[in-house]
Amino acid sequence: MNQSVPSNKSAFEEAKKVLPGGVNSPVRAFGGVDVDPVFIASAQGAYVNSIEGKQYIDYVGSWGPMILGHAHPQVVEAIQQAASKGASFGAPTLAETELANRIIAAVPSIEQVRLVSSGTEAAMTAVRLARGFSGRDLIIKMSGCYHGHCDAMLVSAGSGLAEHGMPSSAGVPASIAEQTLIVPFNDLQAVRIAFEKNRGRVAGIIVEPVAANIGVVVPEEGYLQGLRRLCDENDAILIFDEVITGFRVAYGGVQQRYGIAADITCLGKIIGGGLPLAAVGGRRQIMSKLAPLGPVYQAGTLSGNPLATAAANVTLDLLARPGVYEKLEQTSAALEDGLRRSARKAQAAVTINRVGSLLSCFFTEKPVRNFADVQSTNIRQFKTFFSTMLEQGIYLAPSAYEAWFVSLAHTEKEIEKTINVAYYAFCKAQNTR
Ligand code: HOZ
Repeated sequence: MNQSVPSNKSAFEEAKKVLPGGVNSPVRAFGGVDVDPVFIASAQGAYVNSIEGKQYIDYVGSWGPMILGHAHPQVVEAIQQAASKGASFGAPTLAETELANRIIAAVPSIEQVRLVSSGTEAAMTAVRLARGFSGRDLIIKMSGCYHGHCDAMLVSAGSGLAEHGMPSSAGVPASIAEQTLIVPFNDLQAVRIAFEKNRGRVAGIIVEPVAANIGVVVPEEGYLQGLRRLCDENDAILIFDEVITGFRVAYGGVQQRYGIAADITCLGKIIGGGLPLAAVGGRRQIMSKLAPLGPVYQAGTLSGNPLATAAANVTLDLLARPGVYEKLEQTSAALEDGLRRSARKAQAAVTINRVGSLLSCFFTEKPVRNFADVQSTNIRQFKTFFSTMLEQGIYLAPSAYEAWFVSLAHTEKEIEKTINVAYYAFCKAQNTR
């Protein structure tokens, strides 16, 4: 190893001196798996390379955006060209309108779009819009769903909060948390009761229509339709947080795959092509409440940034080619089948949930249909599985509460290696008590 390059361990020690917890986002700290985080030097296609010179097959994909694989040549070129013309103007550009048109063409329930810089901003704006439009304050949220880190959404949230066992965050005033009503995912009766108890006071429901921040949890037959119906009956807004699922489970996201329309949609991750870009979109009547047309304020210096819109436009173009989602489905189904075979051979009790190229492998023999089910899975076995996979060159999300992301750069070769290593990792996990 090159002596001037630090190890992951020493890099983490240095980082901890100047960054809280050594990271800029808690999920990167590997807190739930008792391993030092891997510091990434570069990435290409389906692989990430550590500063120690080790190569890994990557199933994190920057937590979702890298559906084309890393450093796709056309995306790299688009970013380089945009950079040569200036990094940021804080003024309108043609590329923003182009991107809005692409998003509108992909998701029929979206008539207008506001571009922002992160999924958190998209969800925060969606909630404010629902409140501003309806003149009501309460929002129904599903436990374990994660909608970024704005105050109202840090109640019973998934992702890093689940991993660190934090039911909610300090610093959120009780008066704000009280405005968020929590119900279990996949439980329509609980939503019905929440509406009944708070008649005329609920602005809307926010949901990840395929939950993907507690691992992947699939909506049961009729669940999303039931949420749509309950919103209509109660004059409430249905917000789909498709930051993870948008352009992932289908080009038009869950709304295309399950044939259902939201009132407001949050998008992020994939639409930025790896750069900081997200969006909130919806019916014109709702979107026209946003400033400068309406009274709901939202703004951002870097919103619609030219580098990000360049990456976004080319990414969505590449995803719109015929056969793309069929290929993703094929690769992901092969991975699911192979993992099932490996688990069976190792006599490991696992439940695999998958929607398109989003997948989770839970250490339990029971079905996993909500946050409580995820919390009752065997986390110790997950830890052993995770660290064995990592040692053998497979980079998974370092938490039992996160999804696997398959990309278009994963080929038979990577899937086969993953399945073989998984057999060995399942065997080791089996021996963990
Ligand atoms: N939604 C991502 C994890 N579930 C966010 C990644 C992060 O928090 O850094």
